Amino acid sequence: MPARNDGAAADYAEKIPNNVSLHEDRRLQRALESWQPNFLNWWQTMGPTLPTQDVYLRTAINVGRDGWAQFGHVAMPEYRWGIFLAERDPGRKVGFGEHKGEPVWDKVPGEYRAELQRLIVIQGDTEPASVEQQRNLGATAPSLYDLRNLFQVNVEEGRHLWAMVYLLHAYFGREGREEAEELLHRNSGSLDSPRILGAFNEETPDWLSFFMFTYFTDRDGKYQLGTLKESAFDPLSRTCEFMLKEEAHHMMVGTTGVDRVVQRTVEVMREHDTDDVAGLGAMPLTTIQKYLNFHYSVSLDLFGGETSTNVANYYTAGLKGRWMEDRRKDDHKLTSDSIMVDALSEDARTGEQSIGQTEVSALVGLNTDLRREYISDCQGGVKRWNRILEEGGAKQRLKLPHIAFNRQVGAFAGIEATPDGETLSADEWQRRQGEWLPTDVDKTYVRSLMQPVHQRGKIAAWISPPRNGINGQPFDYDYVHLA
Ligand code: BYC
Repeated sequence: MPARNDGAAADYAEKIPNNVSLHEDRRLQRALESWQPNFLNWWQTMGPTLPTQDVYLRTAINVGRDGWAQFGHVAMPEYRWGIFLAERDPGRKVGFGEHKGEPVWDKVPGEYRAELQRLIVIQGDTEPASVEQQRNLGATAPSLYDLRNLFQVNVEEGRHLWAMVYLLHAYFGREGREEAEELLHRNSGSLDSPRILGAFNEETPDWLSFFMFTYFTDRDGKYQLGTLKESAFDPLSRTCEFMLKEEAHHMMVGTTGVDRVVQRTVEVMREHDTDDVAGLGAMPLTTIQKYLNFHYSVSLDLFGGETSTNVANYYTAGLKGRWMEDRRKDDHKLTSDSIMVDALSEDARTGEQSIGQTEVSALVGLNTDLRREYISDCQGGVKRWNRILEEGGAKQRLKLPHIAFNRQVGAFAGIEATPDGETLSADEWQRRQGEWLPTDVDKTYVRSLMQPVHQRGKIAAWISPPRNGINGQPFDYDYVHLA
């Protein structure tokens, strides 16, 4: 019999598909099996509302090189949410912080238990939150292709919740199990028990928001998972590595979703020789820019403060690394390095505040380091959308607003600034914010375009069809069978 590749073979036939040898740990298996009905109950009550018979979905089945997923029509409540960790590297060493060079950990060290649990809970909390935020979008999908992509994102966020719950159950005892329950009890936007991070309590009421969310907010997920993948706690690292595979599709949905909206807008602008496409069934560029401003700024908040002792401690302890840690050309300890971070400075004489930078120790500036990686990635989207505008003959361009614009967390939480970075008084902000953020009028117009197109091969007028279908299937494939 060939040697079993540690961790790589999946028990797909099990009640909870997994490659963590769940059957060898009856206690853990029972604990997860008792959480499973609560998860399913949450999915039924807080998950997608549009009734379907089945959906053409990708299901993770393995982690090896021979393909990790299979595609097929699945009734969503029967989706096989499984637990998959990337293959183990038996020689893996801690890559940064004070334990750099030591073997990675298979168990949670007592002294880091609270911090690790907190990171896993925060990560876990975002996953079901996004499903809750998107639950009503099926009713207004612009095509069956888009509907299928929405559900794909939703089931995979559900699986990412499973991934975090597995870690909580397997490594954090009773407290971990209690936290796993709480992940199903907090709800996006709830007044009594909201989701932990701000952006996950916002609404995703229309498809322009959905594409902006999957572009900007899912991209925060990519970067946070990228840093947790570096973790010295090996099960967390391997879990995040596997989640990142699924995350790539979510990025694609956002990037090409906005592409297609911009494409359609520029076509309508050209057809009618006007910039004013409101009333012509397309999304005005000014509205697209406002949605971009909103989703980008709330996503910047997700990186925490510009300076943070939490993040310094996480790094030093080896819990959370930097984006592409092994490509950084420094000592991976950072104890004597510094970084310039964005900050407010106050004129000693006049007391006037202005936006500037200040030098801090590299360790406390790590949230800024990650946010900057994220920002330069976001520029890539804007560049491609502007190329579409240019090729379509439009003179307008989209842009990312200034880092101080519309911030609720960090150095700029206490001030107001325009998208160009000029500071404003609170009164002026109140008066002018509708120039930069979606107003009720903008939202009402966007919603008026949200008429469902659930016929095979058809698409709504405000968005272009995609270039490619899913898994080699054509656009007019029967991606979803409605109930
Ligand atoms: N809203 O010291 P600071 C994803 C709190 S998305 C509300 O700067 P730290 C996904 C903070 O907790 C990725 N509160 O924070 C995407 C702290 O509270 P305490 C999710 C906030 O710890 C789409 C205080 O403010 N994963 O996967 O350095 C769909 C001071 O802040 C917020 C992670 O985030 C906020 N936005 O950094 C589906 C990774 N920000 O301790 C999924 C895990 C901060 O004073 N989390 N606060 O009570 C972390 O790494 C860090 O906790 C954070 C914050 C980056 C979030």
